Amino acid sequence: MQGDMPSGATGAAVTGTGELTDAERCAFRERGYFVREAIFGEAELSRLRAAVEDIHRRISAAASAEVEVERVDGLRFQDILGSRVKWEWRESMSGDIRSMEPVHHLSDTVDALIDDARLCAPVRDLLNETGVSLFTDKLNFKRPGGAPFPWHQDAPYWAFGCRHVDRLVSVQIYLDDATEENGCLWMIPGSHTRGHIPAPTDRGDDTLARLYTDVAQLEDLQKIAVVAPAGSALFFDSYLVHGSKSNRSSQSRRALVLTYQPPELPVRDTDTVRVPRAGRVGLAGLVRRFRRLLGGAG
Ligand SMILES: O=C(O)CCC(=O)C(=O)O
Repeated sequence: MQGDMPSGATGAAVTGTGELTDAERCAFRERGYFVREAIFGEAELSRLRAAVEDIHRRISAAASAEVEVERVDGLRFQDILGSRVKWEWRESMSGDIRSMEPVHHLSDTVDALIDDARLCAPVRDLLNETGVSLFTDKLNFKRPGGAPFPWHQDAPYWAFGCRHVDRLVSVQIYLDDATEENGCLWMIPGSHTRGHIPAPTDRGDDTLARLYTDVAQLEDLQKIAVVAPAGSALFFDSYLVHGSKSNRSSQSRRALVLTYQPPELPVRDTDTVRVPRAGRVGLAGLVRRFRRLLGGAG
């Protein structure tokens, strides 16, 4: 990871379960993020963990030499079961999956989470909209020994195919306690107000280095470790500079990241809008509608 990270700071934790509080609105505007601590209880966490491990198992089982491997710099990517899979870049762990995007089509539990009011209601308020839609979702795994993730902003990753990157809000749901030891996220509060920050110049011709951030340009800002218990949700701006260190613990650090946008916009790199579950008409509903049209019983 580039730049020094002081230790011991816990970030701007704000607890709550409903719509946005004034403190959260202010933290998001000024710092670019806030945390709602432990909003998911043990029973919900167990369900979510089982769901993500099932996704991981199915994707791992489908990964084979026949699926084309794309290499960018030292990183390996594969498209498996409709998900872009990024493999761990630390050489000794190259058989481990680091991230999968998207995954909601592979799990009802994850799909339902997207409509959870504890996540949507604050985002709707942040965007000043009457509703929200899904832009993308990602499952991050950092197994013991997993490598650091360089400082970056998410907006430049999305800018190629999206004209409203300033209208995207991400929510990271912590499936495990996030600690400094297991490689929690680090944030640079206030960096989101500086627009796109140029890439470091010391990484040669690496393609992906263009998407990283030269934190030397932010020396006036503090670096904060966002330590939080499992079940917490971190809401953050698409321009907020963040990164992580390696996982030095003996446990995995898993997280789901949901990125929302204003309502009725298509999911990243598709023409399809994800309709909230409550608005979906299932097969039974279609049959009922058809029978009503024919004048039969509803
Ligand atoms: O979980 C991490 O270590 C960092 C992941 C991250 O920042 C990202 O996926 O954009």
